[in-house]
Amino acid sequence: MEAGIIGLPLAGKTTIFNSLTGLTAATVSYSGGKKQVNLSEVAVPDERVEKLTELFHPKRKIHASVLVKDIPVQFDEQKGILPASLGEIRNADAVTVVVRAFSDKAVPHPLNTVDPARDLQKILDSLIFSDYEVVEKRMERLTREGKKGDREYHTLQKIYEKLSEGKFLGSGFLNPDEIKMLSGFRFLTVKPMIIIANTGEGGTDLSRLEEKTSSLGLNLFSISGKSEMDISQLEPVDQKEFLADMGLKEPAVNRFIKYLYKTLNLISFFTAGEDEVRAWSVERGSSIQKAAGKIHSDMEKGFIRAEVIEWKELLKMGGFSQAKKEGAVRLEGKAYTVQDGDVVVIRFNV
Ligand SMILES: Nc1nc2c(ncn2[C@@H]2O[C@H](COP(=O)(O)OP(=O)(O)OP(=O)(O)O)[C@@H](O)[C@H]2O)c(=O)[nH]1
Ligand SMILES: [Mg+2]
Repeated sequence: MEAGIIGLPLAGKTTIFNSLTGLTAATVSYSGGKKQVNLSEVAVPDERVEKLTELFHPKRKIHASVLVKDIPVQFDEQKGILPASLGEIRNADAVTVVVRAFSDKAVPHPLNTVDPARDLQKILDSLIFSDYEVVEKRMERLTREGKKGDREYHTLQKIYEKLSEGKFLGSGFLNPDEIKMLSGFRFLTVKPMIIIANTGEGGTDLSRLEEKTSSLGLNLFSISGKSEMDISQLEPVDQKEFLADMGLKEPAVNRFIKYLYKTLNLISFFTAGEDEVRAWSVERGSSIQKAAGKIHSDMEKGFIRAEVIEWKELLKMGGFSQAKKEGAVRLEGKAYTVQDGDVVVIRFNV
């Protein structure tokens, strides 16, 4: 699962990317410079991994992760983000938009003034326009081929009308059949979207941005890019101390990553033992058999049954053997829907 980060030039995309990943991808001072796509796995913070680690003292612990991609965009004052530079996010499963809300005379703004609500609208318009172009081209082609009577054409027409009104397609607009039929187009405006206001050192009025995001039903995170990036580059011990001094439990980006994970429709289940405590990702609603395949394809193929216990219950019992004695470990068959927080042992045979 992959999330793309987009935004206007110099909004702080790479700075936010660095704060998520703890990496040090080059940020641009102001002249632009050579642009590249930055890609990294980001561990999803999860206290359940920590708690299970305290119980099992494993050799290693592994968090779930999501792929985050920082995408440079080409921007034109009139045309907005150029559709060609949006190609990279067609493959993403979710879109994060970074809008600039920091003032810094040393960093020029492509539209000269700091106005996060306006910038967000520019980006949304670009996404809508990009989808619009895709639809228009396809409709022209179907027309040329004499396929105006086709179901596809009718569906595209419906989409065309909505986009023409400057509206997002959104997740509920198409039915599952239509989604399947059109999945090849990878429409941008059906992807889940999260907004980050890069607030910098504070002082910018966010009320218009807040109004806009809430009227569009979009979730807004306020993150101070530069200071979060500095925090992410501290050694873990120093990081804890630094946050504690500021009266914080965790960096602000953590809340964002957790939310992103949910947005991607993922849940975590766990395996736990003396070797390893590990969180595994699977799409919400998956069967335990499919989930087992995340651990190893043999486990899915040769699935017999699973021993399942909720993580909290396992902690309360103090381990598997005690939990079994108390009858707290359930046996589940292949159709069982794995739940967020399940700790599992898969029995399989190949
Ligand atoms: N004062 C201040 N400057 C920031 C903050 N976040 C980013 N910047 C600066 O803004 C400039 C652009 O930041 P980047 O993270 O490179 O922005 P970007 O969106 O990746 O830029 P492009 O990839 O060139 O489009 C850099 O000089 C950053 O140091 C912040 O929170 N406060
Ligand atoms: Mg950048």
